[in-house]
Amino acid sequence: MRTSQPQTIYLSDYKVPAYLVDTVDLRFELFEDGARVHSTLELRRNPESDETAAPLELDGDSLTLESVALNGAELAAGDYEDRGDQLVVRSVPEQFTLTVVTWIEPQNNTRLEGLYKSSGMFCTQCEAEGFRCITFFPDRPDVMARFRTRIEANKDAYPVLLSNGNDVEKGELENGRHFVTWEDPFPKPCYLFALVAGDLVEKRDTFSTCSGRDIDLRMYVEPRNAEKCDHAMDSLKRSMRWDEEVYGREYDLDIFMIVAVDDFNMGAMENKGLNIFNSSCVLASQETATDLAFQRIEAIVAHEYFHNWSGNRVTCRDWFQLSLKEGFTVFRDSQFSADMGSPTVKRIEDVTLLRTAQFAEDGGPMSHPVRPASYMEISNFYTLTIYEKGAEVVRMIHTLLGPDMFRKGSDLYFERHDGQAVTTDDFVKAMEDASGRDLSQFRLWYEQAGTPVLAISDDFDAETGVYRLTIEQSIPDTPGQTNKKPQHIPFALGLLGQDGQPLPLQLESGDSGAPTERVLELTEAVHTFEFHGVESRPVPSLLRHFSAPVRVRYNWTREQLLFLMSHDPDGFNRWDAGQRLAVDVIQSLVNAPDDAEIDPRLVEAYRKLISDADLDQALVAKMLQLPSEAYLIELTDKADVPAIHRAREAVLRHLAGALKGELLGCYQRHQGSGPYEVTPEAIARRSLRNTALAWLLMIDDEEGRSLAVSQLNAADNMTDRMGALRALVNSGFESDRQEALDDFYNRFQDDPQVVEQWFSVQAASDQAGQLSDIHKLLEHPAFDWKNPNKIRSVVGAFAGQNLAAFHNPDGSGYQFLADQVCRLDDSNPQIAARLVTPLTRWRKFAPSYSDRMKSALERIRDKAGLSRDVYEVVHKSLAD
Ligand code: 7MF
Ligand code: ZN
Repeated sequence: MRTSQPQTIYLSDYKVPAYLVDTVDLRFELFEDGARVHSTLELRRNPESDETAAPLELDGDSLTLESVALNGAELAAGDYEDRGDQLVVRSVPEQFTLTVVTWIEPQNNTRLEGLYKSSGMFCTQCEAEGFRCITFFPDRPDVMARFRTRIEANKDAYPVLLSNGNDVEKGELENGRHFVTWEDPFPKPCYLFALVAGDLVEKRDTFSTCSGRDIDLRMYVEPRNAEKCDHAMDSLKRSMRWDEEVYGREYDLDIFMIVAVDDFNMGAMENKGLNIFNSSCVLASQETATDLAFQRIEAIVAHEYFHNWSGNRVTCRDWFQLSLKEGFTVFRDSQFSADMGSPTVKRIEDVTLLRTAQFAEDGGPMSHPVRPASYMEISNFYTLTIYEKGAEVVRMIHTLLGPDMFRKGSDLYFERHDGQAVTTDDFVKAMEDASGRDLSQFRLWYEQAGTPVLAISDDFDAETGVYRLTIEQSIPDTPGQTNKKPQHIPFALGLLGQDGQPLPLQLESGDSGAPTERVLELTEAVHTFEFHGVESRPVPSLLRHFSAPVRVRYNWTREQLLFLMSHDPDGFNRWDAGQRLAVDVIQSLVNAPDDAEIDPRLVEAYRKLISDADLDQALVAKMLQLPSEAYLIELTDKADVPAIHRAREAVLRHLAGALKGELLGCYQRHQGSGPYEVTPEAIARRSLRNTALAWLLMIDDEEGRSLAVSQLNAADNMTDRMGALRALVNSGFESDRQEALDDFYNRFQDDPQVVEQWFSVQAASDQAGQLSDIHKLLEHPAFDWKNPNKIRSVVGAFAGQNLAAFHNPDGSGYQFLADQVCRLDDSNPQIAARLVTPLTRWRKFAPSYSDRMKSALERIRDKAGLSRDVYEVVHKSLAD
């Protein structure tokens, strides 16, 4: 626990390490009352460091030091200093062996950083700074060493003993114990270290690489999960093939292992050769996982696998460079998902997350650049900006260079930096060197925080046939950054003629072979582009595919949006036009009288969408999703959440009432037959049906109710079962709701991943998730304060998705969240700090709300012994 005010770490203070570690030899003695860790390091002074007389300083956290030896001789108490968070040895030779023995208590580790226990098994999480909770070590990613790990434990309780690399030795020990030794031939930073010990079943498969090597693929799960591994294993094989085909990257060890763990702070972790996953991000079966979960699992398995190159073979010099591996890897996994399904749908999903959550982060008190300049607690910087905006930045490089040059740049990057710990700048440099393009202005995307705004205006001169588009960029101030420079923005666009046909984009007159889509490059604060040979005022299709993570301001008329919704050849922009239209209609109803008219053109547009079987049904499924409350809030200056909630619901109810026949038709038409499949077509079909059902129950339609009840009872898969349950839970049919919830729980109570879904469908519901209901969920026997997934599925879902209840005008939602954050701060500060997020947005809301949010934050601030994690978030949120 913290005793003094947390320090800020600055990128500008970076220094190369004073000592390097060549090899690490670890021996773990695992017991029920703790673990003894023997660590032997081969160390030498770093020739590149100018600190020639520096003492040896090793990081540590919550360790009990038992002994220290230098070159085999035990050090006396005066020869070293144990400062708790550091072990300092003042005088050491040029090159030496240091042996440190520490005692730790994994069974009492509730922070889930370092070595801890989850459902009886030992497991680790070391990124970013968890290794220091295992032993004293230079815990920074630019210290890369070869690891050898021997694990000793009771054989009955822990028959499976795993670590990174290859198993090189195993044997029996006294007292029913055994050991296995693992050796990882690739030097790696300690954040990639992993250990697992437990009673797990093994699922095996093989993968034959492009060079003909056979890789042993192994999944380790608790016996009850043995039948939930197939999807992850298949996803892994697809990822391995894809990385060979698209990036020319082959797997490098002989074994690749995946372990599922129930208690995990994050989604998953790319430890070398031994990826560890949150159970909810890897286990799936038709009966227990929704389509969304299947898709998420495929993406996360791919993400972790892709880290083997973008992260492990080439890693980060320091944690300010986190987006080097995360932005690139998210870009890679999104390309992969696009290739496995519909690229347009994948783009819509990514942009929805970016515009809803990353834009909100970038406009709030925790706003930071893709490459931050400072931090207090690095775990607070695993953010949407690092991941999602970081991926957008890589995507823009891909757009500017084109796929072939981008691949050349990626090859050069991996070749040049294999085995190194490098910076985002090294990445950009490789892209520049391979392509010959100058990306110096582009680098501002890494340095400047804030979402650029593009203010766009246009005019058309019928006489000359010139259409003129003026684009002005500006970047809002963010904490610590003002007066920003213009950025290099790839801006894809097209123009549509009045008949809906794409027009050739003639930047000079007479350019008859001009393309119908271009990527303009914005570099100045203001640009004016002229398009020639235009016969009548065109409708612009702006920022196609969302070619840059920016806000577009343009005064679309509803006519233009309706036109784009049905004519834009870019599927993404067709969807976007629908979203903008719906936003406009909903916004015009906020604070309007109850009987205000809802634009009939919106109803007709949706009618067409629902009924037209020729359209791409996956795109239709996305277009039918109204903009979320979170997105509507993000677009609003001083949001009145209950008013936004009411306006959105009014539109939904109006649409459902007017389109009832079409919805019933859609539901029947997409019935589907034959076995369950997770294909894009089948997913779209289920999504459309379940949307239709949800809408019908929004108006308490009797026919909808009976369809939902029979779907719930007849479903052979979780997507349809959950679709029906959610529709009932969000309806006014109170007795059906309770019965459905009880039946569902009785059926699935032994499956934690399903119970998590059961919790969150209630916590996120404005019908079933009022504060009194939330308190009951927290008292439920299946709820567990030590399990991050359970906390997220109740507390996180309430504060993040049940916005009307969370923003109760009396402030009770805010006080509730403050209570839970304070309670979690001691046991799991990482989770506590993440839960605070909704409160940090207090400036977005109308004064009566923001005042109450602020006072909830102040209460957290005043808690005694606040963790560094929560301290940073709360203090930055309250600063002016
Ligand atoms: C897909 O990035 C996208 C993002 C850190 C933990 C996984 O591989 C990771 C780890 C956090 C937040 C999001 C993700 C991860 C982490 C993640 C997972 C899958 N290196 Br924190
Ligand atoms: Zn990652």
